[in-house]
Amino acid sequence: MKDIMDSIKEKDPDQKEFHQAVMEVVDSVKPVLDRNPQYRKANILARITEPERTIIFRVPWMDDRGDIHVNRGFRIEMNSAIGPYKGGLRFHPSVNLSILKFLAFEQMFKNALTTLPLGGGKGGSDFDPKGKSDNEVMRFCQSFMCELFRHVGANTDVPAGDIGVGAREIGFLFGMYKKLSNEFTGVLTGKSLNWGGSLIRPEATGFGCVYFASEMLSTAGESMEGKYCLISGSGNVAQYTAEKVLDLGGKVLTLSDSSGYIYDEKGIDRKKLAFVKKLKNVKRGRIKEYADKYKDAVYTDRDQRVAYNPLWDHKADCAFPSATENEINHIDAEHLVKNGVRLVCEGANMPTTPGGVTVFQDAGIFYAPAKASNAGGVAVSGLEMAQNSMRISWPRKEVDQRLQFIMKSIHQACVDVAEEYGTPGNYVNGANIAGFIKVVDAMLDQGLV
Ligand code: NDP
Ligand code: 2IT
Repeated sequence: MKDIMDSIKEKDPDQKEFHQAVMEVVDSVKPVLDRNPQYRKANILARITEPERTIIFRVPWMDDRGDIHVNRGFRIEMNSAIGPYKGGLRFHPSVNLSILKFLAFEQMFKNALTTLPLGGGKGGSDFDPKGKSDNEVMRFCQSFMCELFRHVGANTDVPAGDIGVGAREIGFLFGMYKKLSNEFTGVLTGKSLNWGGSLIRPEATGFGCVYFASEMLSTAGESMEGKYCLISGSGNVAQYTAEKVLDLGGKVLTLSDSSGYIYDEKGIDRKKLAFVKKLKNVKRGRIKEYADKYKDAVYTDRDQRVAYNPLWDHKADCAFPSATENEINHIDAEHLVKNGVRLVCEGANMPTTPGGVTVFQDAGIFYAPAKASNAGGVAVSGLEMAQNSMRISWPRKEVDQRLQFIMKSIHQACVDVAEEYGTPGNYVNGANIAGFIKVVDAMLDQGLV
């Protein structure tokens, strides 16, 4: 185990986020390797931590003034043992190989947990869509797809959205793919409804996350009814997490963006949430404007010099981090526990640092790792692929029921596997081991490729 971590760190010393994601899985699966000598013999850890293919490319584009820019494009094709590579595209200035490799690595196990035939991948660019016009975003997406199209396909690699990539970007990417390939196929998910998208895909990650939280609470005979919730982010995942919390009778106190957060002691109700959706999805404004409109809310700027995020320092029952990686460190985790939070359910990918995870586990609260709790998004992407293959579209209720069933199955798998390996209630071990076994067994079946 130590050898594999040493070798990964030696090969790519700067890829800290990737090391972090691998370390957590390696820790969880040690007893699995002890029980199954065939995995060590097959050197499975070395194989599973090396992407099958890494594509890096130049993305030149022209802004509205006629100036030319160059960004870097990436696609990590991590693992195709159980299906075509599948995972989102992230457009954000922080994007680099370490971040995309951690995301692709997590995605491989998450996709295995969904019960659907999906391999793992992730991609994106260090392009920042913030402040760009629709035309600039379109030209960027077209240039990005001019290279990516030769690597993806409905049966090969099926990208989707992630941070900075939503319905608008998926539309521009799809248009260029269709033109270059002369094919109308389900090569991307998160498409708009009138040209191949699935009902419930926009809602799926947030809804799925709250379904997962409800499953955890139900093991203690409780529900979301009356629960006070802290949510970070105000993008796709945060918005639909808030919506489902409201559906199930909970109260939403916070939302944020990278500039700061709002705390609304009266609660963010449906009307206020509709304002946030318009503010973020149409106007592309800042969350600060919420406090300009609703005077009960307090806005606090994010001060990067402070070692903790005050958003997590409020009295509440549940926390749904839904912005980005490592947004809850051990100090934030201590604040949450001190404030009475009994459930943390991750909407974002790897939002809790290893120190934060230890705090939650020592406190014995419900803690759901992202690869289990946010799998609803990619699960409905899998359902979108199924509908595209059949050239039909299922009604909203049917997709939502399938999503609920999948989240319930993932929850049950985590509970059962954690128990089988002697760590009952440890959803981290449950998710890592269940995902790992499914992927590596498929790899062994398919020989040394
Ligand atoms: P969006 O782009 O819709 O929203 C992202 C939100 O997070 C925005 O409010 C953004 O603020 C904030 N944010 C982004 N980066 C940072 C940062 N470095 N610090 C503070 N805030 C930040 O993305 P999504 O909602 O789709 O994604 C949110 C998280 O959920 C990500 O971790 C993503 O990987 C994960 N996820 C997404 C899925 C999906 O289906 N979309 C599925 C599963 C997981 P600002 O506007 O200021 O940048
Ligand atoms: O992290 C994720 O699971 C996503 N961004 C969604 C991926 C997908 O293919 O729908």
